[in-house]
Amino acid sequence: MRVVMEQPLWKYGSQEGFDSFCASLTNRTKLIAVSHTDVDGIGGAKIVDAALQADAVYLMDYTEVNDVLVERLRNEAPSHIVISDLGLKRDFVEKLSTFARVLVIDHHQASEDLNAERVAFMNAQGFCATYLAYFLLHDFKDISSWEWLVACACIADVATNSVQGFMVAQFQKEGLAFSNGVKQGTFWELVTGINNALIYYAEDRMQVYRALTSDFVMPHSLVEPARLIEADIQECITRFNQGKEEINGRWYWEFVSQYRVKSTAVTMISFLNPTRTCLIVNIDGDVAHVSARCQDRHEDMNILLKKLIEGFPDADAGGHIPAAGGHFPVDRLSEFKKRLENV
Ligand SMILES: [Mn+2]
Repeated sequence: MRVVMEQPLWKYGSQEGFDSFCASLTNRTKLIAVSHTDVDGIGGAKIVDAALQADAVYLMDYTEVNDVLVERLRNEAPSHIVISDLGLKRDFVEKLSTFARVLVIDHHQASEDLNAERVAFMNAQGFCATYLAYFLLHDFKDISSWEWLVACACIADVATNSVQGFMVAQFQKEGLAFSNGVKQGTFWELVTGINNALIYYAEDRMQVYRALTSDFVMPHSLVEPARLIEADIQECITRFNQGKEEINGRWYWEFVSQYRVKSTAVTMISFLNPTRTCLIVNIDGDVAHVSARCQDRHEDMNILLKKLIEGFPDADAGGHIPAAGGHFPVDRLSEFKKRLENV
């Protein structure tokens, strides 16, 4: 059955650039898929892998998108690299393009066009990366058994508004009714379950990647890890509510935790408090990881975080208006908080 798909409005990239990348694929292609570490990230990698048969898959955090990764990829000697759900710098993509053809499929706000002779950069806003990958690649072969994961990524990234027809069709396929903002039922349980399993296996995310099949069900081996993380998230929310500071009208809290639950926890907190800007900092050794949320979009989290870390060494931040993340050296934390008072 052919599914209804809403057409993305590409901010950067063109069908010609994408087609040219695809035309260069042969049976001698060595293709590596690189993607982010959340539900949209793993979804993008699965779609690329299912459509184009990746020889290797890398699920990477932003702190890992650096020259070390460039060298790891170079050593694998791929002919093609497909990167999804990661907002990238020109410098990084240029380095990769010296030894492979590169396709980037992303939905983060990009400040510049990365398209070049050996780089196809497909960027659209308002869609998750998994949907964009599926939109581009679903004609290659029938990978429709993965559509439920595409729908999960749309839900996870709060990007269902622009793909209503697609969502309704996916829910119908499972005998369910789609209502916007759905936060219950089988799709939602899969979104939270996969998200939590990825947090549990942060040191070995391929465990989650390999466990996920195209069956519309939470893999048995991931159920208990996901439940443990869910308990950690609930505890984090309780501690946030007890320990948060109000700084310049925003809510701020910093903590240390074994698992990376901050971004899920602050997303849940922000949906309960949509008019409040919420920031949560997780201190991990000498790195501070920050997540910022503002669900009513009265301020731009992408811009706010970039201002807060401006000029810090080994620091980066980016994302979207309602949600952004970043990292910086922990010894800059007091400066970070001082700036938060004044920005
Ligand atoms: Mn995403």
